[in-house]
Amino acid sequence: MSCCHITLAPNDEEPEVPDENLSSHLAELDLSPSEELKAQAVGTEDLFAEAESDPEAFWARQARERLTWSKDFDQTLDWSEAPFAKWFVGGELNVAHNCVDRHVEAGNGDRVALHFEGEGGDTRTVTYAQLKDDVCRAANALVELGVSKGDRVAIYLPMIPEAIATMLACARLGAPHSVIFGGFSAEALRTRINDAEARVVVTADGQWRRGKAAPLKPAVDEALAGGDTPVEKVLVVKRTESEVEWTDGRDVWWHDLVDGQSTEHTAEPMDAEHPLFILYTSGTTGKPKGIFHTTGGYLTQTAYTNAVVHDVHPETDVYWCTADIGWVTGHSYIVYGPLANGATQVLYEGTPDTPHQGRWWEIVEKYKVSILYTAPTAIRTFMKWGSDIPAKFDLSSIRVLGSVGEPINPEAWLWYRKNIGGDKAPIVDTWWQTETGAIMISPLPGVTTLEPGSAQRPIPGISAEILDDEGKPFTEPDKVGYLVLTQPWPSMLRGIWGDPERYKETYWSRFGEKYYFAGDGAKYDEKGNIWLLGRVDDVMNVSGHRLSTAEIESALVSHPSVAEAAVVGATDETTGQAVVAFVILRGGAEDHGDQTVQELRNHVAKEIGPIAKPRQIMVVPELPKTRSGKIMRRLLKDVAENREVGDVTTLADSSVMNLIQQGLSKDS
Ligand code: 6R9
Repeated sequence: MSCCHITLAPNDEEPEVPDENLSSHLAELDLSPSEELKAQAVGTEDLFAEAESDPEAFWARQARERLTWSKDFDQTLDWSEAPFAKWFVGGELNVAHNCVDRHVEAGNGDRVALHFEGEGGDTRTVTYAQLKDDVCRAANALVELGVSKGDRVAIYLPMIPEAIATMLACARLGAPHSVIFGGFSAEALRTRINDAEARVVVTADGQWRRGKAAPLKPAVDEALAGGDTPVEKVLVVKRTESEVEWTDGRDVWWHDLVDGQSTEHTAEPMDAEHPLFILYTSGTTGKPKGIFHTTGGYLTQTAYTNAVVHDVHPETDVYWCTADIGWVTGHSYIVYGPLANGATQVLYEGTPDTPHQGRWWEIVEKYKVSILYTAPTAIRTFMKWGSDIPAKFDLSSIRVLGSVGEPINPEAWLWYRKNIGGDKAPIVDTWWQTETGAIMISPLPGVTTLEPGSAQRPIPGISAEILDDEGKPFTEPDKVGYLVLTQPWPSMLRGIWGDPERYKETYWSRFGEKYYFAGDGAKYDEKGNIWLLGRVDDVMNVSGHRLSTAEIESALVSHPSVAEAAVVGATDETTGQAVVAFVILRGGAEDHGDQTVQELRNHVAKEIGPIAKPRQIMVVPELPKTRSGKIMRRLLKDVAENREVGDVTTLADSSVMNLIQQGLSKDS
């Protein structure tokens, strides 16, 4: 399987059974911060009080202390046109200047920015001075391709230093980028390029995946075929030396254009609210949403959270976030936050099991990684592979661990801490979203007594509540409700690209305009910790990647043999959730059993990307629907998870579920 932040191998082995009884084991653990962390951590208890007494003054201080402004702002927050926020009004800064130039100017040009590790073992060490030169060269090249402030640039690249240089070059020019995950298909690429009206695409011939060259440029060619495209130029990095088709006048090799550019480029200050990037994410309808973020607020909060939550000390730490840059985590916690802080980090191109299942731990040992930020789906896979694999490596450099993307179950949490964190590293379970831009709910390593499985409390500066069905906040433990955010925050999305109405409707209408509706279920425990319980809308979370049921359903019905489709996310031991589809074939279309199912699975992979490929497709005679025609996915989920089917009384035809189940038992 592959996902947006890491690619994992399918594996049928049974997970390791935790050797102790979980809850008694938990009770014995001391999960309060060590004295060492308390003394040295960046994030302190005082921040909570400071932020609470005057949140705007708190954020203004973070903005001024963490970033370099060309022009100071005169108003911290303008919320007069809520829910459209303006932060740091009147301020000007350049994001690329903040992420590279100023570190060089401060005398830290020789500090390593990136320890790049290619899948095949090729390495590159990029210092801040070199990164500044790379970014300037890329910026000059983009200018030569006709890019100017406000133009959009699509980026479809592997995890290589050029990807980071390109993102920062765009930021330098004020040309918002739209990074599209390298695992997405030509079709997904086309819709995203067209929605953002990108003028330039930056891609590579291919990327290394499990020892093989996986093509990238052919998908770009396919996405742009037909002529009706906003794209004028395609800039191509040579990574795998694969044969590629070439469109003269449109396609340009990176080494021909970028390498010879000047390393001088003056970064122009941008308004604090100038758009920095667009990133597409799944919503409840089939059409992906272009979430867009702006300059000052986004950089303030990513830098702040990377410092206080990951506890980054740029002079001494080696930080590694394993996300793909095509995911928001890669944007905020590989590119913008850590580079704004001047951190040294690892950038790894490949998969965790190439050439062997200890690859990550070998990298940790080699670079003495001290902070590791990854996703529960990866941790669960490593659990399956067995603790003897990390045990072969020296992981003693690790002092802080992080988790993001979905709830981390206590078993995985304990395994992570014990086998990767030497039984002592704190785990920060960080809840946030593409929309929030940066971490919102998380423990702080030097402050919080940890609670495995819970993201715990909003960080200083952030306020969250849990509401019941009527929109009333409550605090009683174990009651399930909806997570909302009650105050604007600097790195909040500024909208959905080209669709302000959808922004208001999706996030600010469910419980009125006072509350940002996150789409996640949540509850409190007796200690007041927040537990996130997964999506409440029609969005699935597969390996930490958001997929909409509607998007996959429309991919299925675009196949000539499918009349109707319903998709649900079923619990899956490794990927959190897995895609399970129910389809009705068209009259005349023959059911060739496995062959039909395979064809449909491949069709979804082609339309959306391998990540969306259903784990299972069941051909059914009918779908369960309410009288108003809404598919009752809840019932299908019962089937997909092998449970007794729940209440069917609101079905228009209550015999449908019997029909579906009879059909399925006949097949098996
Ligand atoms: C950063 C990122 C957002 C959705 C979010 C929630 C889930 C993320 C989580 C978590 C529980 C955590 N999620 N982190 N759930 N605990 N620590 O993942 O962004 O791809 O937009 O997904 O992921 O459901 O609403 P994005």
